[in-house]
Amino acid sequence: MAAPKKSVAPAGQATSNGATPSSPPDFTRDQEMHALRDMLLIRRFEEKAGQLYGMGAIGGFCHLYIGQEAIVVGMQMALKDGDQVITGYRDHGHMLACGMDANGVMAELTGRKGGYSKGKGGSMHMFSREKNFYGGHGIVGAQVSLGTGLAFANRYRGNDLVSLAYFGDGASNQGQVYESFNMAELWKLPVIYIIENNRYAMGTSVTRSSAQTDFSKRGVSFNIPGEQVDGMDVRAVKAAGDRAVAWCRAGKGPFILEMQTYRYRGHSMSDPAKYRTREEVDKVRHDQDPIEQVRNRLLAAGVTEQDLKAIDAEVRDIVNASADFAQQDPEPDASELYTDVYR
Ligand SMILES: Cc1ncc(C[n+]2csc(CCOP(=O)(O)OP(=O)(O)O)c2C)c(N)n1
Ligand SMILES: [Mg+2]
Repeated sequence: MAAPKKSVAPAGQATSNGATPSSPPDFTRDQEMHALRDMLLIRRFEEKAGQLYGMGAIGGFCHLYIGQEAIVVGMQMALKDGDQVITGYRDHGHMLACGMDANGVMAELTGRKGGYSKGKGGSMHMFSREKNFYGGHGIVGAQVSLGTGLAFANRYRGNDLVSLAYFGDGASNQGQVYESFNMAELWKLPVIYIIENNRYAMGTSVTRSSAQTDFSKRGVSFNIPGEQVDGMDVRAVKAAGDRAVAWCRAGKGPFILEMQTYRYRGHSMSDPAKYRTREEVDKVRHDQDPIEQVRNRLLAAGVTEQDLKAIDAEVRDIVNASADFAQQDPEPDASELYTDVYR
């Protein structure tokens, strides 16, 4: 199968398949403003979740998405209504990008009645049929098979919808990923596999755990095309998303996008952070931050600080309201212990 092999790498970095890095097409001002607002919403939401966790208002697991915001926001801009999203446990950003309500997500984190899973699922287990978000999965790699299943259902029903299965560099080494790849290509399923390569799986760096660190090539033996994408540049993500979506909607089968990104915070809330240096984190934050990139472009294009502050204020209001709601909303009734469970 002839694949449209066009690789894009972060500025100044050669792609591992030798393609020349190119700059992505510009966004319109509306697209820049939209991307900025949605990425800021995720960033501020995650910062607040981190604070609430520190205060003891959130229990259990909590994996923050800070640093990776451009991926879900850019990909969402390439989708149409009805396309489905599924991911792992680092999932709050995906939910917000899908349009799920910040109150419902935050209240789920605090284990309250108004949470998306009635306060019984927590950070890793939230869903919204309405917004086509299928979780939220704690088993590393499980969402890859489930996302392939979503694509199978679309194919079976004869619609033109596409499903997005997000997973990490660590998850990419799971066996079920390759069983899914095989079936997806064999049956030409409309699924985009988005590998969020944030360089670490818990405390293990990609170079210590992966024989093939160019994740865009992970589908080669199944004939699935792939691209490496600068996952810190929302424009590059959207452009790659457009190409992958077009491929899938045309009935050509699955597509792999390796998003080169970075997580600023620890793996989860307790992370000794001994596996990388402070300088490494600071360098990415300083040189590549996805939100700063958009802010700087907007300012250079004549948007005022005042306009940007208005977006900031709107986002802060949403996040603060969600934190208030999540702390005031009652816990689920004791009778809920026996609903929605297998026994
Ligand atoms: C099947 C399975 N094995 C191991 C774990 C423990 N575990 C949770 S997250 C994780 C690392 C995954 O890293 P990656 O896929 O790179 O995603 P990231 O956390 O970087 O987003 C591991 C090993 C698990 N939850 N499920
Ligand atoms: Mg990772």
